[in-house]
Amino acid sequence: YCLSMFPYPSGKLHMGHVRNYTIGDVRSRFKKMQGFNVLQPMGWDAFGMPAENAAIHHQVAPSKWTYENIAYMRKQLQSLGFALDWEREIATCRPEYYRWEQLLFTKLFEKGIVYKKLGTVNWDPVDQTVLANEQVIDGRGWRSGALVEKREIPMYYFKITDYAEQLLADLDGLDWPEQVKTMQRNWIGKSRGMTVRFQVAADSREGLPESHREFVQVYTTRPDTLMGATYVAVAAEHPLAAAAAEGNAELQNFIAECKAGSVAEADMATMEKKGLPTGRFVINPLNGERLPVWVANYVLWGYGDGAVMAVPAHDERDFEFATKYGLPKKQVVELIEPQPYNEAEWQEWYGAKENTRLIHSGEFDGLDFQTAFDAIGAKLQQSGAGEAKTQYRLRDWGISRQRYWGCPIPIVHCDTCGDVPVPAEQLPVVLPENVVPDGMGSPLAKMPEFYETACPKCGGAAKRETDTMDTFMESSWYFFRYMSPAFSDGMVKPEAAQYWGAVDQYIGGIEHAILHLLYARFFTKLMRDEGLVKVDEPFERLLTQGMVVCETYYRENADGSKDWINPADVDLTFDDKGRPVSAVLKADGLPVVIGGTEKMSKSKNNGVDPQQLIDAYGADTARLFMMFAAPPEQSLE
Ligand code: ANZ
Ligand code: ZN
Repeated sequence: YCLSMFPYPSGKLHMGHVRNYTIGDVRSRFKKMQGFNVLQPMGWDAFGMPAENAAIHHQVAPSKWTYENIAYMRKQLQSLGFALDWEREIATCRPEYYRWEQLLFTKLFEKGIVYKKLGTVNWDPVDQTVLANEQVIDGRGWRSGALVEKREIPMYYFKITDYAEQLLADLDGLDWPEQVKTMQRNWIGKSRGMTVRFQVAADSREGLPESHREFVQVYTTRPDTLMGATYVAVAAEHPLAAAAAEGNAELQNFIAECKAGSVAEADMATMEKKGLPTGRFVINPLNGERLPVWVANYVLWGYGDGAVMAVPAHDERDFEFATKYGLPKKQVVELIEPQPYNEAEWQEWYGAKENTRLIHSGEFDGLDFQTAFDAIGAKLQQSGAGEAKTQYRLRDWGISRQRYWGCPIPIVHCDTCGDVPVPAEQLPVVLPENVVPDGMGSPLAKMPEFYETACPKCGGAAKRETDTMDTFMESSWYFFRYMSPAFSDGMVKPEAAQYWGAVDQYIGGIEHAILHLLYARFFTKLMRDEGLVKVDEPFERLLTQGMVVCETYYRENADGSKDWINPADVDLTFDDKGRPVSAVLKADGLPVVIGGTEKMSKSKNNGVDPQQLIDAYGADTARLFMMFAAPPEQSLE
């Protein structure tokens, strides 16, 4: 089973596709010539935002746009002469496909693996949609460029965190590029640490809810540095922050400002640290010291306990914060070869955990990291002030999208029965296809003929969920669907699943190293636990082909947005060393900006149309060039 990542039907093939599918085809032919029965299928990752954007732009239904693109791109693929099994072609926007995804969803909803909760999400005010953290770049929406806001909305989540340990452990057995495995490990982000409870000082409890009256609980990977804590910092969403903000306008404003910011972790790490004191105090459980509690923007509400014990002498973020606000720094770890405390150079070794010993820590002085970790841990445990805890950075996967062109979430909201999954015999919940969205929120929410329904439980009037699923859902199991694409009794026919097992060789872009591959691995485990497949992992071997890159050109509009211009429409002038110095648009002879070499993409309009190559030189030449011009893993200009 040799599989290349299926394309999004964006309009026409680009060079990245040609490269991806040529590599897969070479591999398939090789295996075929060795006598194997080779499966090499093709299909379409057919739901997604571009279809909606095109729909708004051209006033044509996303379905029509999508099906026309599929027809055109299929012809292109066929003209390239790939040995694809077209009898197995699938398009994920077809009800015959997504009905099985809906069925799995309802089963997992009943099992509690899919659940609903209010989620703080990145809200793109222009695209009117929720963005995943990695779709937020420098605080802006990856597609629209709009400043992202935070919002609380009810969402459906997949409990991928239940599978964190398996997803981590099973990486070891995969024949994948080490780099991709490392990226997955970091994304899962296992950390071993402790929960530590700081008692709230008696004079600091006013207005605190019962649940947070006694203690501020923190998660730390460095309990050995507890004696060096000089303040405690809580997230803006923490109940202590809310209580302290009563009658404190400055703090209220600051909390509101924090809540509006991005929730992306990368941004958290790099943004300017800001905070305010709450006027409340807590007690260090180890030495009884009274520590001030601050609200700080670098503390995430969604990680650990939304609060940290701050150790400025040994943690970089705390150091920066303490320096800015004049908070004390107390060194409690030193290198065995002692070095004078030098604030300017502290980072080089103050976070160190090897060849170190504790100082200024009373009975724990002299201990190395692990011994101190265990000794302080034992002491905290004894007094009930803490316990060991393993924590993952991975969060549950929010799959709700407030968009039209996606798989409907098969839930009915009934005033009496609550959220009721649509029974199997009523599936699929079919997405109405001939709809032209206007760009303002989801059209489904404005279509009573879609959302008005009867409750499957009590028969009373009820409302269908109008959110659709993240399109990563469809690409999380398509490789199983290819095994029995017309099977009318479930996701995959058991005999076919048995015969093919897992994909032997998967080929695709490094840009999918984290999310797509992680979700596909997760889905495989979900399907295995549902008894649908026998394998633990979907892709035994992985080849991540390098990107196909090309120069970019653009003109900037008055509002700062950019119009990207295709290289084919540009005339260049070169200096005497052959480097491009200026570029003009062929059509009007006026200058355009040279934007640098980037991955060929629709959004940068820097694709070179493979059709030109095919028309001029033939498919074999195009394919040979793609294989010869750079090794498969490296980028190709
Ligand atoms: C005290 C300390 C001292 C820490 C020190 C580090 C170094 P990982 O390894 O990524 O899990 N932390 C805990 N909860 C947090 C939150 N909600 N928002 C921001 N930071 C948080 O990181 C664990 C460390 O991140 C914890 O260990 C805590 O700071 C911080 F020399 O505690 B540490
Ligand atoms: Zn009901």
